[in-house]
Amino acid sequence: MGTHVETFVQAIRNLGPMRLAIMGGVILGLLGFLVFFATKLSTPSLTTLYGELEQSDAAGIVQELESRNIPYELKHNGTQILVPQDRVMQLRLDAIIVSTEMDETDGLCWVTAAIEDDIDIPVEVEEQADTAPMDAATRRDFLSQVLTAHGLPAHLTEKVLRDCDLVDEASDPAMTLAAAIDMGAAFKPIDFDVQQRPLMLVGPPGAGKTITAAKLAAHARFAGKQVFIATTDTKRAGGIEQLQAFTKILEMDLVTAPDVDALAACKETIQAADAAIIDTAGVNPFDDDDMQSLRALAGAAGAEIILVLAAGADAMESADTARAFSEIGAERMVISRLDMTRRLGGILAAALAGRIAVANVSINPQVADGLSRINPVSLAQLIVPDDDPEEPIQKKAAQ
Ligand SMILES: Nc1nc2c(ncn2[C@@H]2O[C@H](COP(=O)(O)OP(=O)(O)OP(=O)(O)O)[C@@H](O)[C@H]2O)c(=O)[nH]1
Ligand SMILES: [Mg+2]
Repeated sequence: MGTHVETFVQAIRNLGPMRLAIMGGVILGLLGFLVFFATKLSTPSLTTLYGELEQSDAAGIVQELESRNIPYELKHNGTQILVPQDRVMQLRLDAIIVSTEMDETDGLCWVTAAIEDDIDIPVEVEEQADTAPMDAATRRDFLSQVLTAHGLPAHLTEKVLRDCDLVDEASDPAMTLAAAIDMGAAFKPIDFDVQQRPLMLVGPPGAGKTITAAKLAAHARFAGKQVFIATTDTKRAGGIEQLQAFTKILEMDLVTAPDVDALAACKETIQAADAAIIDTAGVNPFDDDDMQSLRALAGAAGAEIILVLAAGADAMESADTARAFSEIGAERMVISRLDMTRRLGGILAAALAGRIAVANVSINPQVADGLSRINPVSLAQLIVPDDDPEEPIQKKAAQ
């Protein structure tokens, strides 16, 4: 043993200082590479969640990320936020990130409901501690004007106002409306982690069913789920191709199931999938045959019927449509085209009188951007105007 050590030491000596230095360098280089590689493996690759943010919005988002224990990195003076690639889609879908900012000059508090850039409406609310709250009568009158301007019918406006009357007088109009919406409507977002039944997207022609199906499929796929996606819309020209264009990009097979039997034959495949989505052809909500054939399709697949309802339609029409779909078993709806809509009486009426819960909202036609969540507070913030409550609401709605 002793002789081995001596031979080794002698061999090292024979190498001379120059060779030893080179060998040392190589070993250090190798160690450095190993450390770099190990760090790379343990650090997920980051990608931009949001860029060009206001500092205050960035602070709100950072707070949200920290509370959820999500690693992040800030760039460009904190105005760009990067998060792990595999969390981006979910975070964007969840993005009702609320930031608040005090305006020193008028003591008001600006709340940003960041559903997405397009409808990132800053809502002015009174800072309760510093300013006198609106008295109940003024608040009632203000909200009455707001709801009427959004096209909510008189009887529903009256119902909402009665619920508002139950809310603490100190609450500002948006929060009061949020509380009333919470009393009259239900909100149940789609969550593939708990979703057992396949989702069958139904609705009037052009409502946004196919885009919603593609958004849901993309979301599930990005979350690493095994997705089953089918369409029963096989008769309309381009019905299959439209969805196929998305499923190809997502590297999924699109199943075509023209009738009840074809869909029933898919039951095993559906059960084996983590997420199952079925797109359907547009129907007339007031045509009994159309509606019964949808009910039969949903029954064959054991699916949950999800209504896709475009925002912006006449309020009573929207409520009637929602009710018609609730009669064939729909319990939730996705509201599409919220980005194209300024008067929200339609979706409010459907939520309040349609006997159907709001699942999610779609605020752009881009499949990769997915669906967003909405809740009573963010809906109320979209409804209540963001500037001087003294200004007649009709004037603003007409702009
Ligand atoms: N701006 C905007 N456009 C949307 C949204 N959702 C859907 N669209 C657009 O609305 C149009 C109709 O969407 P589809 O998904 O094809 O509607 P559909 O209900 O499947 O239509 P049919 O199958 O013909 O009944 C398309 O041009 C979509 O890009 C949205 O949230 N915002
Ligand atoms: Mg379609």
